[in-house]
Amino acid sequence: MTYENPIISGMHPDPSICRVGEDYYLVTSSFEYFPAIPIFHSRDLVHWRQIGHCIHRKDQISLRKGFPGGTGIYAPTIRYHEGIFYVITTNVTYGGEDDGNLILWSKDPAQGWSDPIFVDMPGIDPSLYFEDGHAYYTGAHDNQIIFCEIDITTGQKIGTPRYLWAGTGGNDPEGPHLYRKDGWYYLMISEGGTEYGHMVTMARSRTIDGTYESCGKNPILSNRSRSTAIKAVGHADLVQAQDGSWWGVCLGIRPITYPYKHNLGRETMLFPVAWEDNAFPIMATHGILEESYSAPSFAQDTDNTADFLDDFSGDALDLSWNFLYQPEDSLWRLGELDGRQGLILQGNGNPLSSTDTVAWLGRRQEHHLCNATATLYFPCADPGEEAGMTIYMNNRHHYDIALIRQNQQNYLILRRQIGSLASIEHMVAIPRQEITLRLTATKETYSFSYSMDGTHFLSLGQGECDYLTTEVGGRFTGNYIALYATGNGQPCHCPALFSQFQYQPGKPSRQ
Ligand code: 6LW
Repeated sequence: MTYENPIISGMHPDPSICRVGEDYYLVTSSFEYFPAIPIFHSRDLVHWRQIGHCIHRKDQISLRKGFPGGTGIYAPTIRYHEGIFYVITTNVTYGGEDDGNLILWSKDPAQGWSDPIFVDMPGIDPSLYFEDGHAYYTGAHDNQIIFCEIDITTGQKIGTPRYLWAGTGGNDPEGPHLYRKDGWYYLMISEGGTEYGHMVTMARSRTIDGTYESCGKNPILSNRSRSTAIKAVGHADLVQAQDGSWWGVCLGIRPITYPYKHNLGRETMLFPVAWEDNAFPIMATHGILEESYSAPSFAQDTDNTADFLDDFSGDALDLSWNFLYQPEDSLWRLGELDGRQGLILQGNGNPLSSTDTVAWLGRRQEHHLCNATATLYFPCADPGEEAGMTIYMNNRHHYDIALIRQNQQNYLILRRQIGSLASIEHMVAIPRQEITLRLTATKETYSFSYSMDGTHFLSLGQGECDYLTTEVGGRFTGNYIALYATGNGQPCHCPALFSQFQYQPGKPSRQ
């Protein structure tokens, strides 16, 4: 059996992995989105199912508003030690509330996580290494890898921090993890930045605090200057499987155009690792990550369909949904409106271009080719009221199909915002309060259509994918498909009810 990369598609960067018996757990970065730090479970390394989030209560931590794609939760590491799961991460707030490195712990990762234990160490990309009752922190600070023993229960330093390694000369030495094998401490890091020059390098030492000597074959993993479909591979973590084999996870991107641009963010990849005794490991295909590999011998032939249908009839949201920042309770609920059941968004005055809290609920675009459909009931009556669906890179880069109220009429609009340019490209009068909206994505275009009966769709217009890419308007995040409501400057009196949300990969419909 073979598998295809990515193993977790859509924006899931900086993966970290651990094994407990025959169960694998994986976490990724989540930036300004809430709940934060999605956690996945797998029995075979190839098929992953989200089981929760490590930051799932609004009072666990505050996420800084105002810097989309650049603040919030960066690069978590997950480790299991003596019956407890530990996740260490950084809340990047640029000096705001709850800034810095913190540990969350859980005895059952699907059931809930602790309040944060702030760690008295600087830097980003923190990692933990446990040995003989001691816990060690490594992180990226001041263009080097910083290291110190810490008290895992309080986050306090034990002893004096020291620098272990500055890498091989690439920019941004970061994403460190320590492993012990055959009497060596192996320090794996990433260099070159998280873009097309990204690479994984390694050094080793006989003692944990150094001296670390660089592997002669560095970088041990990189797709820079290669004609591979997956680019920018880096920020890796390793795990030894129950059969003794070694595997790595890392982030990578899948460009859609030339010159390269990508719209799904950085995704999680899996690769085999050959690790002989006393030698540095050989990663993927002699250090190059391919799209497809033979799966682990214990892989299961599970049909992992990514089709997703949500009628919002449950008590809680599906784990794949995210808010922008911690949501205000007044902005959303699951329930009934005028005899219809669904997700109710109650817009505040913040427009979609705001960096503040918006009535917004989204899930990642996980496939280059996909359809997303939702039915919207929006009996709006006041000027400025708006509700719809958006393909959203961030507040300055998004395309929206929405019902609005203008000149005492309801219109359906297609708005495109590309940086500081915002324009309503198409507008049709719609004498109705209920309509089905559809987004169809290819590698080239995002197309929008609508239907009065849920079956026959009429085209409203389209826009290029290029302008909703990391290279044009993004930073660390990838595109979301979101439902939203706003009063555009004043509270929206009219609630918007969304029902029958459907996401289907790989099947762009003919229109
Ligand atoms: C993360 C850094 C990186 O902290 O990007 O690719 C940053 N690696 O290690 C944000 O994801």
